[in-house]
Amino acid sequence: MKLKLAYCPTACSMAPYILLKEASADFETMDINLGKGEHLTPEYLRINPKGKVPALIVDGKPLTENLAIQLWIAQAYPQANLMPKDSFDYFKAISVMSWCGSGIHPKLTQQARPERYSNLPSSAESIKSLGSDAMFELFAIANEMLTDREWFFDHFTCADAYFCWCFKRGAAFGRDQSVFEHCQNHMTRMEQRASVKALMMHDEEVKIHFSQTQ
Ligand SMILES: N[C@@H](CCC(=O)N[C@@H](CS)C(=O)NCC(=O)O)C(=O)O
Repeated sequence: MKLKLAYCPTACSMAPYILLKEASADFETMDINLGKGEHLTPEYLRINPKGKVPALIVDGKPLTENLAIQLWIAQAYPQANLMPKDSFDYFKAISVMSWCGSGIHPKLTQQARPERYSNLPSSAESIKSLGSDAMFELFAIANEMLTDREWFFDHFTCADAYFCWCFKRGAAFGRDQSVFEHCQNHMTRMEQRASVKALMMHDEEVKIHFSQTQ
């Protein structure tokens, strides 16, 4: 099986990257520079007409949407145990993942791309600040979920990888997230995993490559 992950540094393609590493999958990345608009080229739009990363290309066939990609990885590599075994927890994990994608992620985009939310002059700061407040409300919920827990479920799952990206991306907007002690501890545990160490190395390498090809 040939796997290629459409990937951009700091973007949400980090989550499937972590999971592919957790699964010891043999894969390569197709590095897409969002800053240069490479997600909008005709070649990339043939892979994902929505013009987003991630996309996972499986034997030439593209799969899009983070939730679907992560569940595909979990199913393709059962030995990696990337979803809860208990059937109700399985659906609860999908619930957390879906919330990362449709609840938290839009609040991150609101801060990163305020111009997409209003074309009124001087509105950007207010849009970003509302996004940040909403993100904090969501992180407070996650903090509650992670109280006295190592992972969202009884072992590391896709939900941990997806939330880790959300919390990491949130931190990049500069507001002090240390109030979310359990999320912070979760992040520390994530950073100790070989998959996340490999991700951070790859992310840096791609950033350097992008800066050299500007
Ligand atoms: N619904 C998509 C959203 C993916 C998404 O928004 N990806 C961002 C990076 S984090 C992206 O490609 N943005 C490019 C753009 O919107 O121009 C998913 O869950 O995979």
